[in-house]
Amino acid sequence: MEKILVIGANGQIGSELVETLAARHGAENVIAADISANNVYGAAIYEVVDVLNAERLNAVIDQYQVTQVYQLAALLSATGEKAPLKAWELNMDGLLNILEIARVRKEAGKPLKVFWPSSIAAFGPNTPQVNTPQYTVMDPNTMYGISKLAGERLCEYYFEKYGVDVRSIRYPGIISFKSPPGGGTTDYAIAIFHSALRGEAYSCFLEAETTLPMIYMPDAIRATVSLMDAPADQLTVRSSYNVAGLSFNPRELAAAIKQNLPEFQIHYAPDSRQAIAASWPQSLDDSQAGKDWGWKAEIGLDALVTSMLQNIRVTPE
Ligand code: AKB
Repeated sequence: MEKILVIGANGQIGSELVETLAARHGAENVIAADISANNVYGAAIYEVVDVLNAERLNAVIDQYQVTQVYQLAALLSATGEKAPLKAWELNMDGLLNILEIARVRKEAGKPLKVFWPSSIAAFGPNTPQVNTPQYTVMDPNTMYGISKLAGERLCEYYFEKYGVDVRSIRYPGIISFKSPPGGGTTDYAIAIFHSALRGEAYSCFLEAETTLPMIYMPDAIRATVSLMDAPADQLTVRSSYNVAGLSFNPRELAAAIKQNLPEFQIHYAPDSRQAIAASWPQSLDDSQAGKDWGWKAEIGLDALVTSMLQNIRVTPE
């Protein structure tokens, strides 16, 4: 039986992953952990854990005899540019703490399977932008992206050198309605729905034609658990898998929203996040994930927009 620890459980992915894992494995087998004492999403088991505190992390893993860890605590791209050293510390040391614990536990015969999220931010301005290959030039120029690329190398290193069963996905921008937008460059595609449902025009911080790879949360969660369920010997990538959902730009997203809410208006006021978005891929080749563990996206733009408009709880600006 698996005992699963989700670190960063109050974040965008964590909040939905805990629910899915609890439905699959039983709520008593899923430990939600976050740095805040506030059990925001009402997880059955909740622990306050700072991923930078290795001792506390180890104690919680021991206490529950954890067999799988999802390390999701991170600063995203836009927030990371405001606090680059903090982004490096949290994103790198958090991962290293987990990998080290997994290494030691493996040596002690108590293996820990690890999931860690990478991102399209690990690519950079010299990466081919269309149908970006699994293996290609990677020259990220944000602290977040640099930490993701370094993290990917660490994942592969711990797998090759110590046999740690670590698995990772390069997430595109994830669109979801449960948690508020959290400091990412792709988060315009969440904020836009909040404005639309408040009946307000949306001022977009990216240019109209800035196409980015995105994925709707149910697809992102399905990808995550499929990768974690896959037999270890089928996995050929231990850095991080390209996973595609769909690609669109702000103009196309606004048009799809307008089909449902004809009054909706968008205008464009690009800021520093435009340069970040311009350095990222527009679409991804995820055929390796398809071959190795059967990945295939299911949710397209119309279904995404309809679902977001139905489910989003409007937040005050
Ligand atoms: C961000 O925009 O920073 C994230 C990401 C693409 O990793 N959503």
